[in-house]
Amino acid sequence: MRIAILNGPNLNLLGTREPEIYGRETLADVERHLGDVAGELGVEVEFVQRNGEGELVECIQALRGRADGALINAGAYSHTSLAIHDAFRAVDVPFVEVHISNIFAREPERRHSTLASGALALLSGFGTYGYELALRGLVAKLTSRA
Ligand code: CA2
Repeated sequence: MRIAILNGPNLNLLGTREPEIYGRETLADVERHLGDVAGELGVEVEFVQRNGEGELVECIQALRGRADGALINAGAYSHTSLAIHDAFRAVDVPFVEVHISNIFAREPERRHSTLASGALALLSGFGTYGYELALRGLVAKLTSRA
């Protein structure tokens, strides 16, 4: 089983600023840990981080036939992007939406997701540990264990 782990704009800056919201781990730390979890689960993972909405759409389109599922933290595009929503519909790849912070406890403009209605599940507020929880949950879903 192959899972794509996609991160959107500014998530390449994780661990460098706003640690009170996003923690102290860098994206490289998160990806290294997810690689270990994937090994434990017996799945393959691939990692993508893009700052542009169109670049993310292209990465999602490229998942068709290659990935069995995806995790995405689309950053600020999570609140606005019909294009990313549509791309997942087009490729028909099941995905879990992940947020490090609890978006529902933040500014009003962050309390809505354009992606959530197409997602298998949404995890928000567990810090970077949410990626691990989401990976475990997605694999369990895809193997009919959840
Ligand atoms: O909580 C999340 O994971 C977010 O998706 C993170 C996005 C934000 O726009 C969403 O509303 C919620 C922002 C990611 C920016 O990450 C930074 C990390 C360190 C320093 C600066 C930005």
